[in-house]
Amino acid sequence: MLLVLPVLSAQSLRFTRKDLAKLGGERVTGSALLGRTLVTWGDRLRWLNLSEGKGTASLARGPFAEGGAVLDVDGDGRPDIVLNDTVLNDIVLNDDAPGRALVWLEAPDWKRHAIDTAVDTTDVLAAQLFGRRGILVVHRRAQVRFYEIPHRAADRWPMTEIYSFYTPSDQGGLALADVDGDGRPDILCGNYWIRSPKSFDLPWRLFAIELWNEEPHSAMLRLAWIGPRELIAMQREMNGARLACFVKPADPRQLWTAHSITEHGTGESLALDHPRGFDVADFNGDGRLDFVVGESSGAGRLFVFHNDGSGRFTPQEIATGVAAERVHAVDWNGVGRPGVVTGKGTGIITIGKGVISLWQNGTRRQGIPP
Ligand SMILES: [Ca+2]
Ligand SMILES: [Ca+2]
Ligand SMILES: [Ca+2]
Repeated sequence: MLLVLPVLSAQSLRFTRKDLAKLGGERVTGSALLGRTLVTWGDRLRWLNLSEGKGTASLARGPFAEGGAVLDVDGDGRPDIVLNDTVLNDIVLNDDAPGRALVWLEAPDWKRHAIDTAVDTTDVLAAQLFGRRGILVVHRRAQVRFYEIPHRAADRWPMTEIYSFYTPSDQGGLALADVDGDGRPDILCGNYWIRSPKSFDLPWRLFAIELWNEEPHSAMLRLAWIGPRELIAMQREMNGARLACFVKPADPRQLWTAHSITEHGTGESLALDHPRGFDVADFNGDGRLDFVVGESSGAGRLFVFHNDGSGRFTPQEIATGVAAERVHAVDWNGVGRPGVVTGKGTGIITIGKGVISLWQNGTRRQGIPP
């Protein structure tokens, strides 16, 4: 895993940039990709048809915080959206419910329904636990909660506390993976994985993956389980952000082995400045998952990290001055399945400096994926 090759042989990709939409002074805090439709939120909710380059500003005004998720809440076949509203807006709330409201907006008119009040989250993930559909939320960067969709979708959602962290560091980033292989999805959040119990009403158990806790934001991460034993973790709210591949040990309750991606064996290191943008895809079609990173500060660089299959990830700088707050891998040829983008035609969407751009991968596929 730690073999350092003197010459990096990663295939270089070529991307061409096309600006799709200007945002003006509008602030975007979060986004999601639904096929060829990009959903953004911040000052307001906005939909952009990537194929036509046409945007629709919804009537739903925020401001909305970073955390959000797209899922069909009421099961009518149309994707709805869960957001963390920073003001109470037009929904009727109890007098004792100050602060932010977790709401879902019902397609197609985006009528708001309260999920819960006094919620503060930058991480929301659609999840199904024990057959129950709902969302995972990291409340106040310290508590993992599960909200279950109620029988009557307009009701408040029952909440289950999964785990509360009593650490000085904030914890951020959410992912689901069956870490211990018992068939039940476990939760990855910040420095930890949280083991699913045998039934919904039993307690979840916490195990540390790593101990990134030197600063308050050390464990505000982007996480991606690229499997079968590998987890990518990146600090998203720091300069000189760490980026590493963690390999699950035989006993996953022990600390995991870290392989730094930003520290090279040659002594060089790549100092990423607030890399908030992150997404996973197979950009060169070799069957191995690569990932894209966008710095929101500093030089505002956009990188693709190539997975060479032996635990090494080699960065390729695609551009500078992008300053992406958000990045998404997009399957431009429509051949991938949702969540994992594969092969030829894969592009990147960036949102930064008031512009939404598409970076089209013009590289011819080399080799034959398995
Ligand atoms: Ca729906
Ligand atoms: Ca499990
Ligand atoms: Ca690849």
